[in-house]
Amino acid sequence: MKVKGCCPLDCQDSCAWIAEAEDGRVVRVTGAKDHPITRGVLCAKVKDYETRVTAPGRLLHPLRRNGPKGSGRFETISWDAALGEIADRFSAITAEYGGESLLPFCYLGTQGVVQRRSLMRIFHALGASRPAGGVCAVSAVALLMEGHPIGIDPEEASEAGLIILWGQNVLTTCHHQWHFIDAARKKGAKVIAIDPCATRTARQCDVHLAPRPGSDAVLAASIGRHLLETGQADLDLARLWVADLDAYRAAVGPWTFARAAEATGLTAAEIEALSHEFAAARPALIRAGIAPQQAQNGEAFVRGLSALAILGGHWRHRGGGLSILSFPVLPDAKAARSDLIAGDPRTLDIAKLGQHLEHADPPVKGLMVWSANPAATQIDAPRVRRGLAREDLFTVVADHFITDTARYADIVLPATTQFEHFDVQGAWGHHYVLANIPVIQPMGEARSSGAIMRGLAEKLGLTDPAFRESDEAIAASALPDGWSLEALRDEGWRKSPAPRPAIAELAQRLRLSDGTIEAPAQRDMIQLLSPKSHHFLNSTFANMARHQTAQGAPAIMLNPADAARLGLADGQQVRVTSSNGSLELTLQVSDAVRPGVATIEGKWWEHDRPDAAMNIVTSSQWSPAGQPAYNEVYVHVEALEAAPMRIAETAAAG
Ligand SMILES: Nc1nc2c(c(=O)[nH]1)N[C@H]1C(S)=C(S)[C@@H](COP(=O)(O)OP(=O)(O)OC[C@H]3O[C@@H](n4cnc5c(=O)[nH]c(N)nc54)[C@H](O)[C@@H]3O)O[C@H]1N2
Ligand SMILES: Nc1nc2c(c(=O)[nH]1)N[C@H]1C(S)=C(S)[C@@H](COP(=O)(O)OP(=O)(O)OC[C@H]3O[C@@H](n4cnc5c(=O)[nH]c(N)nc54)[C@H](O)[C@@H]3O)O[C@H]1N2
Ligand SMILES: [Mo]
Repeated sequence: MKVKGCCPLDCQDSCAWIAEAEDGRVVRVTGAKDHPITRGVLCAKVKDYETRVTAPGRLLHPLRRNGPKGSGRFETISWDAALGEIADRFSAITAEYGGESLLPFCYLGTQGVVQRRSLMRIFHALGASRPAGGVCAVSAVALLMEGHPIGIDPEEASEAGLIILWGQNVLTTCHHQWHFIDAARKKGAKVIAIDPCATRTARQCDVHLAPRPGSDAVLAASIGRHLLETGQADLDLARLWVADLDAYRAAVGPWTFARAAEATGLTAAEIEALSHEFAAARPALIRAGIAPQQAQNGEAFVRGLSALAILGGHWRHRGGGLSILSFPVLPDAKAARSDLIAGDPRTLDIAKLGQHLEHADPPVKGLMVWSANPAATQIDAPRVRRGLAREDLFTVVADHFITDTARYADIVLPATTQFEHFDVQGAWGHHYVLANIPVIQPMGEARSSGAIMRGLAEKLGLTDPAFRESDEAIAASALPDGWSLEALRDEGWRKSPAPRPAIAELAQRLRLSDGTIEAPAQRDMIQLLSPKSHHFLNSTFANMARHQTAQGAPAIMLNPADAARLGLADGQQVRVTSSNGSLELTLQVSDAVRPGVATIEGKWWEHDRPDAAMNIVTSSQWSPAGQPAYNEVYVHVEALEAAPMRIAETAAAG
């Protein structure tokens, strides 16, 4: 049997796939040939997604903790017992501390509307704290909320005359987008990468500029200054769209090519050449990634780029502009049924889970996590784990495996995978809405979020018809007006394009400036970045044998000049210490990272690889809009042999 489905994972490409089952087992999954983005190819992570269904450790039954928190000791229980206990505990917590003492926590582990949104109906009815914010692209979303256009239809990219990949590793994180970049190139477009690392993408570009991390706002300011100074800025468009051109002019004023060169580590000639190309291109497209936002000045990065796309006049032309997030029009939040909200509960920023577990008032006493692994992926993860270890916290986790987070749960619920449930989803890198049809029955006793919601509602005595809706009805409730679920099911996907911004006067004009544009501080320490790994998706797949082998042993990459200065050699074991914690990994010496910068790829699980779990060394810092500053990590790197233990061993051996 072959059915149409889609990849649910958190990625720009949201592929359409064909899943194939024989005798109740998924035997193959392949990219849909006729989907305009997928074009028949799945990525290195997902091409054998069927192996995840039966992988060792796959959760098949509800579990109850029977050891200390975090010990990972569980016993199998029935669904009836699991749901009964959750209902009793949630009810008791609500009675004693109020509904706000419950916190639902869900992120983009799956993008499916049913898997993500349906459980929110329960929490809304209980008056639970409302989760707000996010951990990814928060800066871009903040600018979007101000009205800045930050997405184009990627299929238009083939019409661009210049494409700047500004902190985006397309060939690793969203390789289907490369098709449109390549199409533009075949028509004569130049492709420029701006990335402190010579990624597999940067190496394929015509030009690679490697600035210091966090200096992008300065680089953008220097280009903006050039546009204004040389009379090449599109002042007609600025008159229609911009509120503060004078303030912007003042803010970029100091950033001559020479000064920007000093701040960014590029040469003045490189910045000048980039500025000329950007001004001349008809049009230029800036595709910007997520990592440059993961800093305390995340919004300054996005604002600086938006200013360039506008003042360069690039929004006037198809294929031009700024693209960070591209969504289809899909009102998927409707499926969460905010009309069920009891009272006016507080909102809690989900990027600060550790802080909330520590000192929210009223306290968080009941937590449910699904579609996320915050104990591995939140900034300052040890703080999150300390919170999860609280004896007075009742935690429920629904997932496919005992993740770092599930390890701390009181009750673990087995979730279905995309092969086992129905769902509908949007995307954040293109304009298609996709449907997913199950190809096998749920494995073991696994249940979809919709089924968990219905079961829990019954135990809680919630009677609104919203709690009896089928997964299909929940999905249908999120579709745009006039769409039929049946038609979408049959078609597999449908384009729901967001229009290009009109070149007309904006009611709410845009702010291009937010005060002075500052260069990142010069430091003696190494700045540690954690770019996306080719074979994991955040922490998803970090437990899969094939993916681990493909990814290779955890390593920290350092430039030869830094390694020489620190007296370190390729292949050596090193200790990496930040203000927050330390890791021990293999050193890889490579000029693929610029001097002063190190990288660790892969969000390894703390339980499996306490020596390499990146968020042990990140610390609690955010941008003004709340973007976790995952990249503001400054470390010492030293040879592990110098550690006291090893010296003692060597002495004993000698
Ligand atoms: N294979 C794979 N694909 C993924 C994911 C994954 O984990 N693995 N994750 C998915 C998710 S959740 C996301 S958000 C996207 C992210 O997709 P991308 O935005 O492409 O990925 P990032 O690793 O966040 O950052 C891209 C590049 O920015 C560079 N960079 C870091 N700091 C700076 C800076 O200050 N300035 C500049 N100019 N560049 C900088 C990094 O070296 C990196 O090469 O990918 C999605 N796709
Ligand atoms: N240091 C550092 N930390 C980072 C980043 C970084 O660059 N550096 N990147 C950040 C970014 S951009 C992001 S987006 C976040 C991602 O952080 P998370 O959202 O925590 O992402 P994942 O680690 O992929 O975990 C997703 C979980 O969802 C589960 N899941 C998948 N499908 C389903 C389903 O259908 N039902 C249920 N119940 N569960 C499901 C998966 O098994 C997995 O355990 O991490 C952030 N953390
Ligand atoms: Mo992300």
